[in-house]
Amino acid sequence: MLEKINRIKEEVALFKAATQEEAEEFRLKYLSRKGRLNALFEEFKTVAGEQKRETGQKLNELKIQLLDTFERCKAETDSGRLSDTQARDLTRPGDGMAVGSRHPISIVRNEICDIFGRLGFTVAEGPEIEDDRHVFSALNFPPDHPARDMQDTFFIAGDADALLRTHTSSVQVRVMESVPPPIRMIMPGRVFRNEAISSRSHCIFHQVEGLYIAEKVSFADLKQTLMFFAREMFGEKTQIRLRPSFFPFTEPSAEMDVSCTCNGKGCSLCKHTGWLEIMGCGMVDPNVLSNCGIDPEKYSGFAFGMGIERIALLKFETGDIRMYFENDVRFLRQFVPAL
Ligand code: 2NL
Repeated sequence: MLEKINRIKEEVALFKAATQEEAEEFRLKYLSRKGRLNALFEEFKTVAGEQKRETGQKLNELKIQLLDTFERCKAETDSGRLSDTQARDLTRPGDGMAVGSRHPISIVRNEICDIFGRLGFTVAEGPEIEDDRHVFSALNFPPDHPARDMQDTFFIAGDADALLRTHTSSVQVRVMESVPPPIRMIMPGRVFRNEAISSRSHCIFHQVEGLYIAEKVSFADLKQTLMFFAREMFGEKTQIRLRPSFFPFTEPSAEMDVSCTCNGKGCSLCKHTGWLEIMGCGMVDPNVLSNCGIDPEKYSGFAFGMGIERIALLKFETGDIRMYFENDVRFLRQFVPAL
């Protein structure tokens, strides 16, 4: 019996398992109910009295050796675990760390904030759940404006005056109510509209709006500021064009287009027009200034607003707005900055 024990001890002394399966085979062969160890314990019952002490001791040593060997094999073949020799190799290159990356919406938002920051604009934020005054009435929306409709805006059930902001202009209203001009700020944030989700629109999206209020601010200041922005964002050769438009809160109002990178040749991005619409803008309506406690006789200002998703779609040339909300890592991984 002692001889059998010693043979097994030698047999397993140098045992190594290359795979989890081999470690399991080892367990079945030696440690399972029908394995070699149990068979020896059965045989032990027949050992004569004077040999019981020594044999029992050796048998226990073997049991410990087998259990240790199995634990070692399992650990070494566990995925990601290193064998002793690998762990001791000090010249081995370090394991790479999985580093996350910024969401493309954050990349674009930060770039917009950065560009306006260089012109002295600071960033302001405000609540996503708002009231009618900050989203609509202070901004000169007439009582029957369609945006106030359930079809367009999410209202909070059970509260007569709580809704999800449809633009970040509500933050500008809060700023104008609380600090005197000059005001030079941009407001990035999430906004909500009751719209069907498609490749081009979503019920949640991100906006950056800007506001500049001081004495004698003119439309020329607006044009120059937005031209600076366009060239920083899309390249120094970028041209801009302003088309007359309408918003309840600005007068006059305009849409701004930037020249497409196809150089007027026409491509699918600009739908063969050579121009890409990127934002709305205008001079703050005097009614809005007085609604917010600012004297329109003394101060004037301009404001603008753009959708971050739209800028991201143009910048990264990705065709579907839904990708920005799905958090599919195959999409997000493509925005890891080059090292
Ligand atoms: C668009 C157009 C715009 C503004 C936003 C604004 C805010 C205040 C007063 C006046 Cl408090 N105007 N914001 C002005 C013009 C256009 O956004 O198409 N956004 C995606």
